[in-house]
Amino acid sequence: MTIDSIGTEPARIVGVTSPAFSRIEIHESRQEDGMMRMRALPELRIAGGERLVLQPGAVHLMLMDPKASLRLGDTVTVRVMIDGGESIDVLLTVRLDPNS
Ligand SMILES: [Cu+2]
Repeated sequence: MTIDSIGTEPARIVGVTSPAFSRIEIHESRQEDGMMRMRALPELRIAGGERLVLQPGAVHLMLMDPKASLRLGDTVTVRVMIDGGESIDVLLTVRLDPNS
């Protein structure tokens, strides 16, 4: 997922939900002592005019506890909540991790 912050003010993503998952966290992967570790971030901040790419091995969404089994090609809606009360619904397609 690619998120562009349009304008001059920073955009803050304060939460992500989906009817298809019980819980979604914002995670960051990074190397620590030679091991890849993930940590949860309370929010994402994107400076005005900047682009953030969410992807495996970097900042990503961790979709946990699916409410039904998903197959390749299925689509799920994810709601990205922005500071100030706005939200954006994004349609995601289930696919294999290209890095694995
Ligand atoms: Cu994760």
